[in-house]
Amino acid sequence: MRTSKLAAVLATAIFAAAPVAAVEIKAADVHPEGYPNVVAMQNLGKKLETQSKGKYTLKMFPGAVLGDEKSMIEQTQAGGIDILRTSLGPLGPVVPEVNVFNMPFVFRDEAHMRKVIDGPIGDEILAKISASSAKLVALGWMDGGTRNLYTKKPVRKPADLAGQKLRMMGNPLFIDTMNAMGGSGISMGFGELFSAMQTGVVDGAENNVPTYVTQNHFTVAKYYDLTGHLIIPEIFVFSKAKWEKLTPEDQALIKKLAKEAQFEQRALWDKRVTMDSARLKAAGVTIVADVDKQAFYKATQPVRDKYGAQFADLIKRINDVK
Ligand code: BDP
Repeated sequence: MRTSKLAAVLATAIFAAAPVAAVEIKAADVHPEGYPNVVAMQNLGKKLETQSKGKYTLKMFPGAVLGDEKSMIEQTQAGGIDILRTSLGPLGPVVPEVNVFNMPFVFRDEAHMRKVIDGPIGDEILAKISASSAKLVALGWMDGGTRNLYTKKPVRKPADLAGQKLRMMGNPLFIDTMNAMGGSGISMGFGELFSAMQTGVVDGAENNVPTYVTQNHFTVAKYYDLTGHLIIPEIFVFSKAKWEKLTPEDQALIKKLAKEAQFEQRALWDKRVTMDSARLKAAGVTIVADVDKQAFYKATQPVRDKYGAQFADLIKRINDVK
């Protein structure tokens, strides 16, 4: 065999044996390792790797290592992050259509919220995000439970919030909500909140049980006041620039796995809420259950009027979901 022919044969053999490098999907979340959303996304990645026969791997960047949520949304729009799990809260300023779910007391309870996101209205909002100029493809929902206030003294009615500064997510709608509830809303990144509460820059905040516990916020603000003012579903989105480079088959596979992730996260979420509620009890946190929710509902009517006017038909349809 002539040398050049031998070289060619060898090259072919080596080429055939060498595995094609997998495409790495970069995923991100503000929550740490072990949090339901993070676990569900990692499992989506594992399934994607198997079902694409190794074409894709998913690398998770948890715990806000890539920045706060606002910045991660921007990175996803720019294609620096491929898949992001985010609250709808900070997505509101980018895609105003999602604000319908960000309004105070828009859902009667969590069961109502789940029914809405699982049905045609949920699909419509996902489609609106994908069709908007935000350069994102909305893949599915995740559960964000119910957000309640946490404070250094008990809060039962709007007057109890007088003079108190409460951290809210970055969206003017939430500042209006807190101001209407009787306090003073301060917009601030999630990462700064613990020390802001410690030093008294803010007096408290609001979030669901798993976040309140995971971030150790309960060690500083020891009253968890069941206002239930926001039930905000969470979402996971893909960078449109990256999405458009995928084959239709791979897009369909990711969409299928996204649906599975939505329901897997929900089961993990329910377990986590039970576990973290027990932790709160054990830690001596006071759960303020005798909150005058009706008073907070009434106080926030102007917010629903201001932001809801453009969604009147949709809100009617949301109310009609039984
Ligand atoms: C948590 C959400 C997370 C938000 C955070 C916040 O899961 O996406 O970043 O609240 O309050 O419940 O900023």
